[in-house]
This record gives sequence, structure tokens and C-alpha cells, in this order.
Amino acid sequence: MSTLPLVRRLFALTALAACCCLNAANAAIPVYGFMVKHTYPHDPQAFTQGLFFKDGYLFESTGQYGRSWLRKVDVNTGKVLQQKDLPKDIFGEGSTLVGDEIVSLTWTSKYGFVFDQKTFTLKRKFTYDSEGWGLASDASYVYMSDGSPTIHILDPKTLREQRRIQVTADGKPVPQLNELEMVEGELFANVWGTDLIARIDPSNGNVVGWIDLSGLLPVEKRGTSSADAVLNGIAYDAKHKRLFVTGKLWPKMFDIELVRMQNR
Ligand SMILES: [Ca+2]
Repeated sequence: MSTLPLVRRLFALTALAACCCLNAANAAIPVYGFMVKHTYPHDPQAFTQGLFFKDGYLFESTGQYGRSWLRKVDVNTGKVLQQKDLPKDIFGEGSTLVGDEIVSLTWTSKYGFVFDQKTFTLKRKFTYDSEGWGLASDASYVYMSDGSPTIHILDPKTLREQRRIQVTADGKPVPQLNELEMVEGELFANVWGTDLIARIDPSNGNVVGWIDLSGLLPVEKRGTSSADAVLNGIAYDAKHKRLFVTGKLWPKMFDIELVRMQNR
């Protein structure tokens, strides 16, 4: 999602604060900071909505009308190696790999695409009833966010919803869940409009950790005055245990190591 008014953005942050993610009352949930291992270039035209890693390459899906792409990107240089343009009336959203296919969402069109991973050829479409925000997958399921605390759990073959979970921290719903990634059995979720990533137990929706990326790329270093240039985009290279993060319209992408912090 993208260009919602500032008032809604502020509401989102207020709602998040109300769920007391990071305050002293929430000492039971661990908080993680970060150490930057590497910094890479990232296309500042890319309105990042989906990001995943496969066989040495990053795959990225982007949003905005007329600028919604699916891309294969060289990690080290940021060079676009392959690109598929989505129709101009489509606002692209999250994406993930399922077998040898890339599944991607649209924001409000209530259908998604299935592409061949190698050729980016469109193989089919599928439908869903909610907005589409983020996607991730593991060997068993596809996980889909819709901007609410709900994660839809889809059958990887049919892409039909099997069940859903509500993401909560200390029993309180966590709204605005956006880009997703499965990392060592946990579902990581960007919380839209914030510098936070929730670490979620996918079996029950419980937040088991918070990642606070404040200061990773301060607003004044994002190279744009756009309020849409928020943290979004998580990709995991399981083989080398590299955790990539970036943001919409950010000029940089980072490989970070998580560092446990003393809870405040
Ligand atoms: Ca991802």
C-alpha cells in the first residue's frame, strides 16, 4: 500500500504505540537491534513491496501504478537483470517463491499472479477477498498479510486460504503488517510506517520478538521527501544466513545481524 494520508499514518503509529510493543510494560518480548554487515545499492525508483532471495539473486516486486515491476536483481551491484512490467492499472504488492513459481499480489484488485521463476512468464492468476500486502512461504504454506493483524495461510498448490491467524503482542493485536519473510521458522513482518519488524510464531500469531531498525537509514538519508519511503522489504539467504532489509524508494539495502538489546 502506499499513499494513504498522513492522518492514517499517524493513527497507525498511535495504534502501534497503544499495543505497547516496545515499552517497559512489555519486557517479556525480546527486542533486537542490529549491526550492519554490508551495505548494497538499491534502486531508489523501486517502491519495494516484496523481496526474497533465491540462488544468489534477489527478487523484488514493486508498487505504484505504472511502476509495478517484478525484478531479478544482482545483490552486489543492484543491477536489474530481468524485469516484468505489471499492467499499468495494477498496484503491485508482495511476492514469494513457491516451488519454481513466483506468486505475487496486487493491493486492491483482489487477484494475484503466478509467474515462472526463470522466464517471468505469466502462468495464471488467482483470487482472494482481502487487500494484498505481503507474502512469504515455507515448505508447507504461503503466508499473506493484508494490512491488518491477520495473516492468511494459503495452500501452496491452490493458493486458497486454509486458515488464518491473528498476530498479537502480549495479547494485543498488531496492525499494519506488511512485507513478510520466513526466517529460521519465524515469520518476520514489517510493520508499515514504522522501523519495526515483528518476529511472529506462525503457529499461533504470537509476537516472540521485535526488531527495532531505528537509525538504519535515517529519513534525511533516504534521498526523498516522500512519506512513503518507509522500511519495507526483508529477504533471507538461509544458506549463508544473510538477512537483507531495505525500504520503499531507499537508495540502499543492508545485510544486518540482529543484536539482542536490553528491553526498555
Ligand atoms: Ca520477503
